[in-house]
Amino acid sequence: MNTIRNTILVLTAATAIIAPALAQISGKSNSAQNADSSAAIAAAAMSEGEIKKIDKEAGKVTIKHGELKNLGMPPMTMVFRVKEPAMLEQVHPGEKVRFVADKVAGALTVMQIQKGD
Ligand SMILES: [Cu+2]
Repeated sequence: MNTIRNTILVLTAATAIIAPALAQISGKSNSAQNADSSAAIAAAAMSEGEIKKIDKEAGKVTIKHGELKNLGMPPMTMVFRVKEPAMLEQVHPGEKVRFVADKVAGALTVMQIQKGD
């Protein structure tokens, strides 16, 4: 009888450990509050811009951007590479966007992009 009880205890403990891990893997936050604050931090770190031109073959996008604080760059219109070609499917010329740019192997690259307000 003790063996059965021990087995149940072990299974219960395993579920308690595995369930939160699975929730993390699936990307579902167990706290809406956490999701809100991380979204706010992400929004603050993003720069504003407007898509001027997209070159899917070259994997490049021309953005008229505001100040890029992380790169110490003033507002201008310039060409960026994109981290993932799929990013160029998410936006279109004329659209306002929020994005994160960084230097990757010496090339200014859009790391993250989303439609602006
Ligand atoms: Cu620039």
